[in-house]
Amino acid sequence: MKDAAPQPVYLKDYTPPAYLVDRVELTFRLHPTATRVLSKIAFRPNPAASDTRFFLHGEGLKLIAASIDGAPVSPDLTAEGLTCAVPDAPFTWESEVEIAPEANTALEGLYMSNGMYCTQCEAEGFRKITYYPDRPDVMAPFHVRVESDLPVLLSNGNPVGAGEGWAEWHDPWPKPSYLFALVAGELLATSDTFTTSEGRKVDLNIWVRPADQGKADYALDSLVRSMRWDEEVYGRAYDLDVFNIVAVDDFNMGAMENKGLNIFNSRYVLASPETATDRDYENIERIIAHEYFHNWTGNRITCRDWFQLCLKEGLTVFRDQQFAGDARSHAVKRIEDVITLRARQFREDNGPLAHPVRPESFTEINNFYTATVYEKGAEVIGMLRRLVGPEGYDKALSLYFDRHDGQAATIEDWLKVFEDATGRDLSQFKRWYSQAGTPRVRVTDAFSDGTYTLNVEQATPPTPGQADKAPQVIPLAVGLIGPNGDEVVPTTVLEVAEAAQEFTFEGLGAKPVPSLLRGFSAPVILERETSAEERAFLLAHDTDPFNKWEAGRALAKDVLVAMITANAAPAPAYLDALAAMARDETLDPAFRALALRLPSEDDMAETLHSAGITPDPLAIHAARETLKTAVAAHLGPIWSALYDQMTCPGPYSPGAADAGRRSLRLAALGHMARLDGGNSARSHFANANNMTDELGALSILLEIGSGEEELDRFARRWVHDRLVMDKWFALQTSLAAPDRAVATTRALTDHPDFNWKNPNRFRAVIGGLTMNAAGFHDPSGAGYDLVADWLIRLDGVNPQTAARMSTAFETWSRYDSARQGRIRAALQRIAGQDGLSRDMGEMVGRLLATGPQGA
Ligand code: B3K
Ligand code: ZN
Repeated sequence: MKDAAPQPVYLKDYTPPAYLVDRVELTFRLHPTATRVLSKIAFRPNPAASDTRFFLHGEGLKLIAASIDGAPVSPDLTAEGLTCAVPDAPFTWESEVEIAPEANTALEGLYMSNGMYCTQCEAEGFRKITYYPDRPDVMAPFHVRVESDLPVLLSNGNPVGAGEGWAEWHDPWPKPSYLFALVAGELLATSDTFTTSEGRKVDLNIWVRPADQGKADYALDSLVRSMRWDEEVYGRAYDLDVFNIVAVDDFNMGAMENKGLNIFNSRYVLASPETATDRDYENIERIIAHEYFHNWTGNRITCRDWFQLCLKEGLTVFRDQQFAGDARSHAVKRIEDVITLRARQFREDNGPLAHPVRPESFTEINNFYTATVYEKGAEVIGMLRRLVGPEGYDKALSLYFDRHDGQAATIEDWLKVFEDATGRDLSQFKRWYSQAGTPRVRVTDAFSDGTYTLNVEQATPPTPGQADKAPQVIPLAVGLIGPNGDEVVPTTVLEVAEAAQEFTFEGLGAKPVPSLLRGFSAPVILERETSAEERAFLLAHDTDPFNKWEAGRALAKDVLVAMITANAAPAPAYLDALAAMARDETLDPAFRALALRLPSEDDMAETLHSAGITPDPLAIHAARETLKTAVAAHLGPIWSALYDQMTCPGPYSPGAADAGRRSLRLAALGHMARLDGGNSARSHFANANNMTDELGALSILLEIGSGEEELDRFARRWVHDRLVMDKWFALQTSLAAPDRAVATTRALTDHPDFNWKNPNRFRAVIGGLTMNAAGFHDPSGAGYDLVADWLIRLDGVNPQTAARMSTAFETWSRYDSARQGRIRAALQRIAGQDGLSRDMGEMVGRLLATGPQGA
């Protein structure tokens, strides 16, 4: 619980820190219930500050002693920190505080997980460790001494000394407190060395608990490839003698980029073919790269304040997407990224939680680590790169690193390097950072006398606190395809900057078919009336892989909408198009697997809602099931042929080629199992020798309402492996039939292994239900009530993870008034709790501010 009426902070109120820090020395005497933290901090007045008040953040600390230049002082303590009279000249502050890491269930600050000590300080967790100006624009070198009987004692930077029961670390690179880290535990390393382009030999270690030894090879390999890639593509070399990564079981998010000491959720480090799926391997590669890339985009150049979060996150996501595209397939990667963007960010942008990429106010910053800041933040950078071209982008980035290394920067600084490097005026482009909401781009066309005209209009709907929107700069990548299927105009980027604009193409022999928004060149919703024939034409002829996939997806949506709203039968033209695609051996298996996947239930709910139709989650679920069975029957022998063809000879490899084959093979199996009562999936499960196949077959069985026996076998086999058991829990809640999902979830919350204080397990069970659209939105409201009960319970223990899951309710405005009434009741029940956290208080406040209606 935090203060009673937490106040928002505003970007416009930023003021520079009153004091700067030249050096930090910390000593930790670790103890589960009484850790002592001694600090010695060299402060000096900031000449750029107008305020001279000395304030240090501190939360939940027991102050033992404090002194200034060696003379004891008695500071004034508040719930948020302390103030104290200080000299008007450089001075040394010393303090000793006591904290209880074992009692820290919020997993922020210094806490314990399975007997090991670890930290999580971003965004504002350092203030739970000691008194400090806990804001990112205060950067200092840190020297840390750790005292404990545990064998492995780690902190940021380079090791500078160790002995029986102690170790010292020195980080020469000035950093903000949110990048501080400490780990102590019984850990074993998987190690390698890397010599940088500057000739520095770096020791690389991935630390895991002894029982997990042998599962860090892929993470280590991903790290080496990330380090090499950042040198080759961005010219960025690593800058310390050691790079440590530690896997932790209890962690609120994916991972954390602490300088020289990344701390990871163990699910994004540990992998073996038997226990991790292809998707897990891909996530490990991506997140290892992401955290490593932060060393330059986030750590060497950090954020002036938390409103600038997208400066590091949007850019680092963009960089990890580039890396993954280079390591795997750009086309498949782009499609996967857009699926995620639409599922998470578009959904956020169209609901009560919509906010700009750079928010202008927040109450709890942890609530703003969102798809908008991360994924839309990355899209904005992708657009910039498209507008200035790859060379302009490289020039701007070099300037960014030269000019801002060692600084805490802003979005203004970021855009200025692009303006200076390329001469382009970005004042209108900057609206992407300040306007929330997804722009709608409406396109109509005309053809006469060899001239083809595209009329483009843009409008962005109102979002909370932003009624009117101005036009944004939208790079619209377009190609034109002639009636015979040949491309007559290759990809051209049209710059749409006005509310309405016209673009012409001369000298064409016949009216072309436009391929619009190629590569998904801007995060917008394209609105264009078009026929099924034109979609099928693009599906067959488009040279842009993204738009080829998009055409198939649009066809699928049309078919599903007709099935849901008009009880239509699955359109044969669509089924034929799928058959052609499934058989097309010129297409990458991974691409085919994606193209054969139907839009999700949540995506269909959003699609119907945007078309002015109130979605019925049960009807959507039923239509999707009917369509899957129709696809299974229509393509019949194609599936078994694919199943036989897409085997992977040789030992398991998590690389893109084999993963793509396995994914197409499982898509085939999923359809076969619908027609043979599950026999094919049962035997696939029995013969599986890797987790991708084992879990894939089990999911298929659950989806067709079978698999009880296999679930039991799976549990018996994996009961000792918590990460695999997370999958077992999640599968049941997310795939249960709509009428059984709530009961299944409730039963699993009584399971002896439902350790709800572990965020991974909580997300598997309760989060799994929220992802089961038809089950969660059960008309009785039982899904809402169960989730609300658990959010209330978790909020008292771990506000960050609880608040994040409240986003399950952000889609309330799509649904009928009865469901809206039930959602409102659930949210109001949460809002009415005594001692609600600042995190959850802000979230339910925003969710309730614009609705939902009462019943
Ligand atoms: N920077 C961290 C996220 C911190 C979240 C704090 N609630 C991981 C990342 O984005 O790389
Ligand atoms: Zn990040």
